[in-house]
Amino acid sequence: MQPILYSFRRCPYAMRARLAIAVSQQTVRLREIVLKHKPKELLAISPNKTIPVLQLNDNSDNSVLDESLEIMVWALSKNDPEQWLNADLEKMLALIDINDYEFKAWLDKYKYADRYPENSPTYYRQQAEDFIALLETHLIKQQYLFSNNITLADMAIFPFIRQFASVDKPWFEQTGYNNVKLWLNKLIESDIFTHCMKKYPTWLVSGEEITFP
Ligand SMILES: N[C@@H](CCC(=O)N[C@@H](CS)C(=O)NCC(=O)O)C(=O)O
Repeated sequence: MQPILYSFRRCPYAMRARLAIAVSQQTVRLREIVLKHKPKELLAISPNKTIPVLQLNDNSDNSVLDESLEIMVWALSKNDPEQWLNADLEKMLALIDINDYEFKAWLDKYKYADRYPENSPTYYRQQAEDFIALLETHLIKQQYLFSNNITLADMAIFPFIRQFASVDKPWFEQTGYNNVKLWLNKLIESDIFTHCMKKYPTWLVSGEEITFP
């Protein structure tokens, strides 16, 4: 049986999982969910209770992968036609770690600054900006974060930078992070991302599993 991917279109962690599944051409049955109404089938297999979750359903392997990065690495280990793993894995994971555990927290506060009135939105933006400046130093040297080709790090990180940019687009556009802006636009406009952002009916409502990609 094909693996089942529990996904949520707008979740950046689910985006990175879908991107890796798409590039590696691993066929999954996608169940689009709503975060507020997680299906019992998902809650039964995932103590983490976060999205995305991949249920392997293999004869020899019934594992459940409930971390987006695990799903990416699983897919790319099966097939990596565009060589997303062709860079220093340790360095890529270190940068992704900063994204997931430092930048993401500031991004959430910047996005939802009204929920964190102890500081101003500008303060939260400035904290998050450290990471944008770090990405700019990578992108001055080459087109993508670790080489002139897309790697795991680009695809794991850009869905979060897309969110950051869209909080205040005019502000982001007037910043000096020119290489980040170019990089982000290229990735947002890429065919693979467009495909991964297609809208699907919610599985709980429609009962419809989508064959993805
Ligand atoms: N470390 C997890 C984080 C995933 C995550 O936090 N996903 C969010 C959605 S974007 C979620 O499911 N939050 C739980 C909720 O909102 O109920 C991963 O990389 O997969």
